[in-house]
Amino acid sequence: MTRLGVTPTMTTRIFGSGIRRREDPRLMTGQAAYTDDIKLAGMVHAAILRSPHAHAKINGIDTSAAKSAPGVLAVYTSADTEGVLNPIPCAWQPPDSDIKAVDHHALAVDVVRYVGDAVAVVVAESRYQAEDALELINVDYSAMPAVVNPKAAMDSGAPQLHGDAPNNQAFHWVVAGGDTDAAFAEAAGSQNHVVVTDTIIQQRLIPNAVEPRSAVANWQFAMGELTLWSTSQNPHIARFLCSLVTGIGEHKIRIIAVDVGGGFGSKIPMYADEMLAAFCSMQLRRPVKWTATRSEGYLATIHGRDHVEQVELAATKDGKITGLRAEVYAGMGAYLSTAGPGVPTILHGLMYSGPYEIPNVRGDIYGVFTNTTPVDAYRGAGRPEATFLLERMMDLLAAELNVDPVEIRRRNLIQPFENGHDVSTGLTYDSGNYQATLDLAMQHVDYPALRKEQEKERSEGHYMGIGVSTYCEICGLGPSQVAGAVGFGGGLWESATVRFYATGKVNVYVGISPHGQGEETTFAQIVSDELGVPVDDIEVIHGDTDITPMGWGTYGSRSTVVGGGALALSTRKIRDKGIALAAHLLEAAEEDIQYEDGKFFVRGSPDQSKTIQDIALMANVAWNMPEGMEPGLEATTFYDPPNFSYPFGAHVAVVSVDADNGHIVLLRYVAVDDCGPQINPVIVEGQVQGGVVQGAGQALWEGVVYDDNGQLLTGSMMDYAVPKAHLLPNIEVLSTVTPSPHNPLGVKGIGETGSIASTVSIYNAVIDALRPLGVTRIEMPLSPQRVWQAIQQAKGA
Ligand code: MCN
Repeated sequence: MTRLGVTPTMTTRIFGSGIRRREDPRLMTGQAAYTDDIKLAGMVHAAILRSPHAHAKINGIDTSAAKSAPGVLAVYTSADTEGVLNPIPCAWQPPDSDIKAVDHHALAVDVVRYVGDAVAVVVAESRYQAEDALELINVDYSAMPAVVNPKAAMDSGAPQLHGDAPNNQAFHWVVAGGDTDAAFAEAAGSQNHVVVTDTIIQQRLIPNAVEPRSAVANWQFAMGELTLWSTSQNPHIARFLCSLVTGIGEHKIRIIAVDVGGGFGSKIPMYADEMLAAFCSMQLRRPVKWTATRSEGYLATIHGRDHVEQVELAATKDGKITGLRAEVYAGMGAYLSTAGPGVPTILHGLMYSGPYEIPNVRGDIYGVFTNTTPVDAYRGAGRPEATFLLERMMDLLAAELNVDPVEIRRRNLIQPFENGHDVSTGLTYDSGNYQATLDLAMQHVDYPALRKEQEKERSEGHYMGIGVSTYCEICGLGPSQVAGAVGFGGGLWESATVRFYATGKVNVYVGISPHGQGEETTFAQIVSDELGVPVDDIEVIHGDTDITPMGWGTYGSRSTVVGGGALALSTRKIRDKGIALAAHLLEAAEEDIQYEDGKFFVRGSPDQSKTIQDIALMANVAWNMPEGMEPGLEATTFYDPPNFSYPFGAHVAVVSVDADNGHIVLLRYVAVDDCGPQINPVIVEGQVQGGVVQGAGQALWEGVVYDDNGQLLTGSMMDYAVPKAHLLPNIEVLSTVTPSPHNPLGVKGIGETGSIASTVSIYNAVIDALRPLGVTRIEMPLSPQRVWQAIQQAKGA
């Protein structure tokens, strides 16, 4: 079932071949068009006044000076938007969680709740004029106490953000399987069991896409139509939400996501800013552009992670896990972002069994309002946190029992399975061979030799550490029925149209909306492989709701599984029609027509054949069609997968730590991942590497810092440390191939695995390095200062 190897062998088939990304030439030569490149006749510019307070009452806003500033066309506050714009909805409300979906107005009404909350918007002839006029708006605030830590926010006496959310509790959601209380009671009363505990802080992160958010809104009043160019990962969802907020019919809204320079989840939500651009355009009947600066984005674009977790793991003394219990306080920020509540619940709690047999699991997840930027999906979204939690506890268990960390994992990994495996959280994994990825990783790094090297280094007074994580994750989001059942306010199917022209060239229209992942290449490979058309004859079109069929977006590593599934099925419809038309043209029975590599021929008579291009021509001109067959060669499929996909793998990090100054060097990183058959191994490798680097960022460098008053201290790239290339080793990417039985291509997602597995393997490596010094935990990011302090504390203890 599982094929092992260091990147799969290149094939002569285009599926599986590492052809170069077709989108790169335009991205690298400046030919790409981003939202901020859009220029329309008569276009004006919006700038948004943001609250400097984390929590304050607005006593009054004086806009008179700003209104008369040069070039200013209008200044709007909530007095203008109230009753015109509806609150921005939270579109993922987990069931049975007593969720408090508090109103989130595009412009703050009476109270501001985080530094960056939008208070007023200025529209002027130029961006400079709009920005200058912001300074002339006088807001009379009465500052109020703020709270930024999600656990502290639930303490009695904490400042309250919303009248209708007592104790700042946004929701309480429970995942439970087996009988966890009984498992822990048994462990407590038995000599043959151990319990390990930890408090884990998943620090808050800022997504850093290359392109900041931007919007251009054009209200065509005569038609009652709104066109919104927007840096969106999911233009069709944006259309849906825009309709709810503005009240314009969905059929009168066109969302266009031109080239989008990355998102990592941060361009999923509908934001106040985009809706304000639409509002201003409707008021002024002129096109309006708004583009965030980097530091504005740090305040007003969603953040990720932000958990405080208390975790217990029970196991027998021979290392078999019997139960896992977690209490999680997940910061939601000041309002519930579009998908925010789904992240620490469905995408996190349901993964508490990971790749292991854990019979008894319970997680109590509290979503908490704090006076901070709203939190939503950031690469991995919930699954890096779940993997961290499990893999940290595995290492603590190994240390407690004095068993090798790899061995402890082996004792608990789920055995290989090809078609469905139920875990205690209620999920059914599709297929997996977890041992195989761990074996390959161990073999590749020569684990016994690595441990020997570590011993030698230690004997010479050097602190080298080896960290391992084995993971599996839930992605390829569908099916829609499950989406509905878990409170997701939409579907999770995809659609794709394949359109052949008479000349044999092909346009592919897809609902997904890639923004860096490379589907213009891999989707062309799917079509080329299925239909034998050269890849250069295929163009993949996405990102415009007026042109492309419905799609639910590019996130949750779902585009290839679900969008690719729809596309594969469309190509197969084309092939079937081709067979019927070829049979007619070749005067043979359909059963006698064989199809291979773009050719239809009569079985046993290969010279009697038609190419797919011949068929495309004949179908399009329709001179000689079989009775009842429609003209044209085009197919659309709406595809809803029967299950999620569950990629998996094993990652190994090797670090050295300088105990004198706390400085960490990441010496080596090995990623073994299994995403099923790879359409393009070079793209897959790039995805893994990018994800690993982001995960390394969380372990070693990145972290949002708010002061106690809710001021963002890491408000620019000078203060927020994204990973830099020279700090990273070559990332060695290997893979195994275990097909998923649950989608037409057998593929699994790969876009997030790197960020899911890497943070904790690096963290585990650092703790492993410092074990001789007695260090057992350090808060992330593992800055030299923190590492040094932890060493001093351990020495003093
Ligand atoms: N692929 C493949 N074979 C497979 C699986 C995937 O060749 N078996 C290819 C795909 O066809 C695609 C790429 O790998 O070209 C990633 O595919 P997939 O795993 O389906 O993920 P999505 O396209 O749905 O992308 C979403 C995922 C997420 S959730 C985040 S966050 C993320 C990521 O992708 N954000 C990114 N990768 C990113 N890459 C870039 N450059 N920019 C981002 O913002």
